[in-house]
Amino acid sequence: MTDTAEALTAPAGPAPTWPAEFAERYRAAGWWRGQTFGGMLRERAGAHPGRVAVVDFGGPDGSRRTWTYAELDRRADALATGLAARGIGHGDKVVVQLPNVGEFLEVVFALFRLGALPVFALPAHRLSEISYFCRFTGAAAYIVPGEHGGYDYRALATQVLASCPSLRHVLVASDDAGPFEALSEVYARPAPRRTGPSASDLAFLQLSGGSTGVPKLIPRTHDDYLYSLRGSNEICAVTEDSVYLCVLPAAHNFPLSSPGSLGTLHAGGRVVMCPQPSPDTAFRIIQDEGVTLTGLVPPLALVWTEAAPRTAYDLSSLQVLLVGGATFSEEAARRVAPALGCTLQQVFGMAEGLVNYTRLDDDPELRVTTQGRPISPDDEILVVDDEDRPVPVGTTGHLLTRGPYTIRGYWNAPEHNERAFTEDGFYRTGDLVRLTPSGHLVVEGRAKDQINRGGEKIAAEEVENHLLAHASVHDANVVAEPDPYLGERSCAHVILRDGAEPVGAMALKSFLRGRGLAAYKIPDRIVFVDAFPTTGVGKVSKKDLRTAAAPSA
Ligand code: OOB
Repeated sequence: MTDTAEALTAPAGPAPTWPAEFAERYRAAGWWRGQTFGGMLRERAGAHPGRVAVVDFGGPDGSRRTWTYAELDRRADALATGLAARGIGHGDKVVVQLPNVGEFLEVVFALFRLGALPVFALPAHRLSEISYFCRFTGAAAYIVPGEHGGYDYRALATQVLASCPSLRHVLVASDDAGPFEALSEVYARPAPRRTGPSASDLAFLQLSGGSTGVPKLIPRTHDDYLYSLRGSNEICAVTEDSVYLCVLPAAHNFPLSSPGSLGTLHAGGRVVMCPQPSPDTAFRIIQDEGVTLTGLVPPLALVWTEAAPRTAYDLSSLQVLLVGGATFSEEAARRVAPALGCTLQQVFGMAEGLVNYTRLDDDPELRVTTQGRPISPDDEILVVDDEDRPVPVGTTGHLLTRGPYTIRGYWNAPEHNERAFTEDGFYRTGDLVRLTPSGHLVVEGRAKDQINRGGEKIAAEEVENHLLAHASVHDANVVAEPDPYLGERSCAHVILRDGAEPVGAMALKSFLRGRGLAAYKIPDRIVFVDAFPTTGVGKVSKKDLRTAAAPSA
């Protein structure tokens, strides 16, 4: 048995890890340095106690609040102590569903210090997703805002609690915690802790965009994630003078680590939490806070590019705009720098690991026509055909990757891991790419059964399963169709059951909402058909369905 095969079946825990020879190599190269997130914050707080680490607009009536490094460090400790007093400790899972507020970082660092694992949910997730995360991870606690974006998370928590026996605590980041405990009650006088996690331990579980019936969880370690932050900071020139505006949902891998809020804190810079992404709000904050960099998905980058030339706000502090998460057209990419007066940096990353950036000193053409190259010299990139044979440079193929911050397997998913990873540990990204002679990657498409709705990933199978639960639905297939703003939107093709109660598109959509599915996963369009197109061997041809879904005009 090879090292890799051993690693994939290792009984050490539910997460396959790097074989020893790779771990040794990554340590020897200096990528893994034995640092933990808790240690990192302590170090920064020691070096710059009085510098402002975090700014948000989560005070009464959206008022501004700030945290110095010393305050963030102390409050994370105080929260860790209070959580420990409630029995939350090393290895416990805590589903964190917080919007862009300072408490998000306090909670995350408190859990890091305890060695408890945040499970990063998005504010858009609803009962279906959250109860799955809680049940699948056996979560001990669930942390929510009170109300956010007009939605009451306390009501959601009541439903989640009823279906998740492992949940011992629901904590609400609001003065009005309803039937639950307010997070603000948990902070306690910091007590010395005898043990903490080690750098090779898991730090958190991140969510995969996925292409399967249920979302997959991505186990990331302190060592590997901290390396991706240091690498990102170097490539994006993040220093203690940087001011990062966190516009996208804070828990997503892109705004978390590319270089994101955690990268910025690692550099000793300042993180500004943006309450909402509209140019009106964000441009004012860029001006008032002297924001130097931020990251956006393509649809938002388009909106900002259009709004910038007409704005009265001064955007001159903005040096770098990162754009990634979904395909950004070359034409749109060309418009960014002139409109916003900053450098465009494309980023093609994935929560499973690999992140590619165009470099600030790349040839300007490469910056608009490619999605960058990997962070690490130890990121291994293979572009292969359908039989896993390497294709020549310049030819489109499947992207496989392996490296010092790319996982070797999803958490507790041995069967799926057999398909999603090669025998020697390469992750099958499901992306179709082409390598340029300069070593840059161009994303040409996708082989995975997923819809990328402006950066929000939808696993077709997950939505299909929900549709199939309707008594009148005989079969369903969900595919992407082009959308001028989002890039892609979702279209469900549905065959109704013979003789069943007729049901319309509106009713099916509200059925899906009623099942507690996040709004972005509800199909944008539902079409009723008598049969699906099939391939030569009789399988449903999603390729033909996609063409069928394309608007005829
Ligand atoms: C980021 O992470 P995820 O995990 O939500 O999604 C990863 C997938 C990739 O496999 C690819 O299909 C797509 O999103 N993607 C892009 C892209 N960046 C990501 N497709 C085309 N062009 C791009 N520039 O989306 C993510 C994680 C870290 C940094 C940035 C994005």
